[in-house]
Amino acid sequence: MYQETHKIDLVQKVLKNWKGFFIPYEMALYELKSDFNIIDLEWKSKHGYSPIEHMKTRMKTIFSLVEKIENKEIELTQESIKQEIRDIAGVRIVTSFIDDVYLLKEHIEQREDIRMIRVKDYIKEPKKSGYKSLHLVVETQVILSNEVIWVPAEIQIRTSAMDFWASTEHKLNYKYQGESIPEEAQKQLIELSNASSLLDKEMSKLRLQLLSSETDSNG
Ligand code: 0O2
Repeated sequence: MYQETHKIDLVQKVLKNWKGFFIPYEMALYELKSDFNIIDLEWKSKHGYSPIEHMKTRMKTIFSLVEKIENKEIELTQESIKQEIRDIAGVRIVTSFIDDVYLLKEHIEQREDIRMIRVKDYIKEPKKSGYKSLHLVVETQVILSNEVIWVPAEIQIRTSAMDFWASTEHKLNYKYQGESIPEEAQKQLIELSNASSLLDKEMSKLRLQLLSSETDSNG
């Protein structure tokens, strides 16, 4: 009870005094959204195909931010939050195929207006829950009227199968808020996560087959 009241106090404090603090993060989301929309359009027009199936941006909610500050025992100052919390601005990109996840990562690494800060590959090493996704902590360039700033953001890239799994698991977790999901359901979720990997593998195989038959028929 004390914890909840304490969190609500912190949320109110941030809401009241910190409005300007979040502006650069919103700007970063505008930048990243436009970068990836341009890439999507370019790839579609050049190759008739884009690795981006769909994309979403989100600002971390104040409640989620305060929870993270508490869990990580971070001081409630703007300076320490700037240093320690890198996912206030978030972009999620969903691809059809697993190869496209890494194609996008390579693309991001080559851009001069985005700096790669950290890579967490939960596809190669899924979380205990079965969660799979590629998480990139980046800094994106934002050009202001008098200066250029670099703002941190988290880009999550995953296939449709991984995304379907993650959003379903998230809904279940929400349903069991405060308690953990029953053990049997946790096992089922891990099996379903494995099934989603199989689906991704088979889809990639099918894609390769189709691509090679296209090359054969073109001579
Ligand atoms: P929100 O605000 O609701 O989006 P770090 O940032 O590395 O210091 P953190 O936050 O633990 O520490 O990083 P992690 O685990 O790499 O990424 C957290 C985010 O990944 C979560 O956001 C989810 O979007 C996603 N995620 C991680 N694990 C799971 C999981 O088991 N299931 C699902 N469905 N999603 C997961 P938040 O924290 O919920 O913040």
